Amino acid sequence: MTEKFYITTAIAYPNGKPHIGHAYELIATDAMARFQRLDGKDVFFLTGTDEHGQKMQQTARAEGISTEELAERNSNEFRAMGKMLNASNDDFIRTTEPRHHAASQEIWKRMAANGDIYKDSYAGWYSVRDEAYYAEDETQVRADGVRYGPQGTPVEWVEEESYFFKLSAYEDKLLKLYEDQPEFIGPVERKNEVVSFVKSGLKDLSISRTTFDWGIKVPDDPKHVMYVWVDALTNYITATGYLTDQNGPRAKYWPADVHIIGKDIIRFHAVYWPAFLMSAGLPLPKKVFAHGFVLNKGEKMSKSLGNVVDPANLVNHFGLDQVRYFLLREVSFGHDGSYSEEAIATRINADLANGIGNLASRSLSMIVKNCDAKIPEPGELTDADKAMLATADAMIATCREEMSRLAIHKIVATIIGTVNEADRYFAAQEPWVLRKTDTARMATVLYVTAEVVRQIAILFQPIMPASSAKLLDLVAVPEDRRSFAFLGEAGRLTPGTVLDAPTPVFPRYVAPEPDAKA
Ligand code: ME8
Repeated sequence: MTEKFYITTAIAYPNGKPHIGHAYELIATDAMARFQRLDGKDVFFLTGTDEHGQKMQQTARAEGISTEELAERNSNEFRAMGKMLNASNDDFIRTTEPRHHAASQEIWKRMAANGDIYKDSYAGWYSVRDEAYYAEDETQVRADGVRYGPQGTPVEWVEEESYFFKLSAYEDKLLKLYEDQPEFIGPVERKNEVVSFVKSGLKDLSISRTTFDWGIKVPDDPKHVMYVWVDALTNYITATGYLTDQNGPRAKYWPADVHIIGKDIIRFHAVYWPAFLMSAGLPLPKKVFAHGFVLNKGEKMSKSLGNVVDPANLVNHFGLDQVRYFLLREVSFGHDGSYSEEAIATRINADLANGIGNLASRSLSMIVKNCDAKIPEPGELTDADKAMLATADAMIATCREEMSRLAIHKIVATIIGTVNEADRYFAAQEPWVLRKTDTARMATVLYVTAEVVRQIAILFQPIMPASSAKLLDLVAVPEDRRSFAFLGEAGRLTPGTVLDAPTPVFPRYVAPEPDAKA
């Protein structure tokens, strides 16, 4: 039976248009989903929008439109961003959908049936921007007289009747989980943060609100709507149908293999979510992994700094696969990273145009000109040829290993390492000299180089899907021989295969003239 693999992004608040941080998360998760699909797994990849909560209602009011309208408009923007980024998600969930209301009420009922929900009243600090409750000692009053929470967002005093979840009862169970499953939280910095938060003592969590109504109604008490994070986290299970139809076609995907999220929401995913699931008697996800923040030239994006970049502008300017490549190569997955136009341009030219693009076009155009436009028959392999092929053949094992740790930047580095080695091999073998002195030897060098290009292109598919497909077209690899099963000896190029003259896949980036830009 094919191994299943279920991967999710966080679901974004559609209170505004998507920004580069959202694009980054979707691109990285898409690359992981594509990797596992190409590696033969039965993948379910989910993304979507988190449409309830006070922030949505307040934003809609400020814009003078209904909350439904705001949610619909911006949810469509997120969906469109997914298309623009070539995201391969299998579903797009909106938390306002009936299927999600049903699943959220079901999980609530199960937690209640387990005796973990009680009614009381809440009095404490709340950040609408984070949709989070904070203890007083997590907040501070700054010089401007405003009280802020730990993420630097303003908090307000909330006092109302509320249902509570007995989170305090899960302290030991959670600590045991982190110990028994050391890989449950990644990277290790986030794990340490979560463990010390839980060790410092957990208070019961307010899980319903009565002072506004934009949310999912609490079963049997419609005056209350669920705290937005209770419903938001449940999206991951809604989409599988596991809670409502155990025999449905997607129920088999639960539990998730990994939730990919940003570092600011690790507490919700690594503390609240497993506690809710334990309470409801449901299996836990295998892993929660928090990526870092993408900064604009080292600065946090904010509307007040005016440096919020629309991902569509970046893609229109540099090209989609170029942006995908840059973000996955430049940012160490799990840590913060920075981008600037200069850094993107440098990577495009060094790694793509001068790197794989140049290697493919030089070697393949030599084949077209000197070998009758057919993949040549290799002669006996020298040690240099064997070493080159061994490097290419070894990539998949390294990439799988890195993927098991979600070190996607290291996968990209491994592939680029092979590109660089192939460049050195090609330069050292001088096939353009062999063309006059030893055409049989030239044929072998060109065969080896084209074979390395084939493997590089196969492995680059999760990172740059469209450009890799073009590279694979150039070496005439049939569509059904592009999965990882064909890496190494299993898929070696067949001599005699006819090639078309190569067209450039990665043009050099040339910055527009300053006045053309204005
Ligand atoms: O947190 N760089 O939604 P959201 C990288 N609805 N990632 C970033 C980022 C940046 N500059 N800014 C935000 C929410 N993100 C909740 C999630 S999940 C059940 C509910 C990431 O729209 C952020 O860390 O504020 C999160 O993973 C995702 O974008 C959505 O953020």
